[in-house]
Amino acid sequence: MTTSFTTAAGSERLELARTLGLEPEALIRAFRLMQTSRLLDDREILLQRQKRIFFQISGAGHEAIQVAAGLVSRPGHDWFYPYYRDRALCLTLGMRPLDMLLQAVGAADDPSSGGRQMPSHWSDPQRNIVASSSATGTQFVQAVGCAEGLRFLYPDEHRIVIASSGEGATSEGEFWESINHACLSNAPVIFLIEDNGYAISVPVENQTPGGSLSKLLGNFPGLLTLEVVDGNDFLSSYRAMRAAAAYCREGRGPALVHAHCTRPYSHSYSDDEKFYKTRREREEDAARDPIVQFQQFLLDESIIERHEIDRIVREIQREILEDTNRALQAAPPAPENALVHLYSDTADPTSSAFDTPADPFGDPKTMADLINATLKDEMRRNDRMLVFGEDVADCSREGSLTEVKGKGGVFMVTKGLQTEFGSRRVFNTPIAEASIVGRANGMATVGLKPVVEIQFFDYIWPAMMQIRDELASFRWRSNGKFSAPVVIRVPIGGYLGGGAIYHSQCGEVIFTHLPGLRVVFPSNAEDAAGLLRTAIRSEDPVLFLEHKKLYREMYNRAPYPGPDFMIPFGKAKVVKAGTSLTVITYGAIVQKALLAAQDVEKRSPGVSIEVIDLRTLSPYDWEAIRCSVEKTNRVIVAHEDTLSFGYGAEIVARIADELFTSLDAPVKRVAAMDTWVGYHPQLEAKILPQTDDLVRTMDQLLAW
Ligand SMILES: Cc1ncc(C[n+]2csc(CCOP(=O)(O)OP(=O)(O)O)c2C)c(N)n1
Ligand SMILES: [Mg+2]
Repeated sequence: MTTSFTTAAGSERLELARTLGLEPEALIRAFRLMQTSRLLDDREILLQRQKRIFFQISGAGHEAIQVAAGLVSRPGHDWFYPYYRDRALCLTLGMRPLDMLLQAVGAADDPSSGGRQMPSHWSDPQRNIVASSSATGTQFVQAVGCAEGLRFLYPDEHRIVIASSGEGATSEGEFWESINHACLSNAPVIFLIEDNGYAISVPVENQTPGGSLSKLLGNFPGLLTLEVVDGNDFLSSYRAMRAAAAYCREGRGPALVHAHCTRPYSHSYSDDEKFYKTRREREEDAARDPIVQFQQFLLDESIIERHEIDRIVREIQREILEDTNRALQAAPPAPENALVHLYSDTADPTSSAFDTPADPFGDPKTMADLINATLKDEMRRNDRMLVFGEDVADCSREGSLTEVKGKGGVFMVTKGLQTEFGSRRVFNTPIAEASIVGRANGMATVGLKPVVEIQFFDYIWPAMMQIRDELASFRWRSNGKFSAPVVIRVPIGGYLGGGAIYHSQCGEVIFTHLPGLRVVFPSNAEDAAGLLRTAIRSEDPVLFLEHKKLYREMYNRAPYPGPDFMIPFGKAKVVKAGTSLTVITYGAIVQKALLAAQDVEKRSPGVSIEVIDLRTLSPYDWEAIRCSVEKTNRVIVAHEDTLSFGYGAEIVARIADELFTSLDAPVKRVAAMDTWVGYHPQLEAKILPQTDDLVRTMDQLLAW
């Protein structure tokens, strides 16, 4: 059921304000905040016209609902995932106009991003305003994770999370995933939808069936659904926001506030709404202006005199002008800092701090076993570490565990984790990959250590936006103020026979292309244990790729190397030394390269082939490659992923660039054909690189 809040009639408004605890002073403060927001937008628009800033998007028409949202929340206690129109919300939470102007000019001292993000991409760690991206809708799943994280860490503090967007962004899948999950987990999130009737030029009836989001959402179990019929009316906005905050704070579940507001200034400075909005529509919107309405109410009720309003406006204008002058004089970001804050400044996973010796004990175990053992030891060590994903728990219905053995992942790599650490720390998720990564992001932002599983690499794509546009760029775009050190474990690869196109693909190169993300791909049990521990203890987001075929091989087993064994990132392993030819590879091809080398060496006396296992793909060990190529002067780069535009192309290009004079032969690549993996084993065998392909290429190169 949706509850609608309508605007109180003239005579009842003062009474309503009193009932809401809004004394004249609070009302005047709200007015000041709304005015500051609008006048700042006006100033920025002027600056854009003068070409002194490079982008402008305004919060005009949304000020009433945003100030209301800010006033019912507790800055520094609650958390916020605002969107680009939320200037008035952020001012209410305590951001200063100067902070905003510094972002508009792109100054080095822009506290939100150091000149890296467009204006209106708010971020303020002190006030728990989480750095936003430009992607519409991605913030919601993160907000749900954040709320779950806050409840985990501070169960008695009744913190809430406010996540907002326009009505257009609610068409994104992530919005629905987040509503779904917030209801499942009773997460204390207010979904604040500021509905101005348009998403750039697309009207709401083309975006939302029936034209009303709150009507659609009225039946989600646990979701308090409130509609503010006039979100430009401060009092009804405040009333709805107060009710929503109370509901979430009491732990009753999530709330949706659907506020109808206006957008008097076109979508952004680059848009002209006259192209698609009639004059009448524009006039009607103008007549509903939230600031004009609120000012009239204050005057009608003698809460303020006209001359006081004029004084307030003059005061704000003077302050904004002063701040503008300061911002215009601020230094720009130093270009030489372009790479700063891509990764953690405090924990370097390539350093010797992450190079700890093995202390092996017990019988040799498979890679699956050692990953499982490492996860368990890390969970014992760090009670903030959580594991979740599809089917990763032993049994969602805990009570059944007395009768059933438990699943623990489709490859049983997380088996026993839920049983040992409980369902608060190890749990199944809905089939919603964007949410798995997005929620992990929100949890990591507040200090948890999520180690999540994507069930198959082939299904990682719904999470791509969360990985690329959110997780990998988080630290950089917030200029080091925010980070989310999430580990994403992903079974990958083929050679199992019958896995076909949706259970066999590689594709790691798509992720090694992302700045800010570490990509790891172990080939054996011991490396998997050491690298996974490094991934978990590092402070960067890590994509940890586990080859399914290697999970239970006999040849790559090892005794458990102990609870503190770590292998640094970016350190390759020479798995076989040689002087005639180098094979640079990783994952399942390591063993194939060894077999191929054996074959070639048997037939060619005097030939010895060096095989290098990169182990981590980003960063990768250039020194190891360089040393080897300078020694052997012949090189093959081999991988299971497809050939063209592949991982090998990068390595080969760098060898051609930096080691040209060391080469006695062309650089060769061995990789999958440029197609999908087929179901029939014969098809798969042809498509994926085989030992024979390596043998052939080795012979060819040695004969050069
Ligand atoms: C994922 C994604 N797709 C498209 C865009 C481009 N874009 C930016 S704002 C916007 C419209 C958003 O409309 P709405 O959510 O109603 O917010 P409003 O601007 O009306 O306040 C679009 C399509 C984007 N930023 N992100
Ligand atoms: Mg809109």
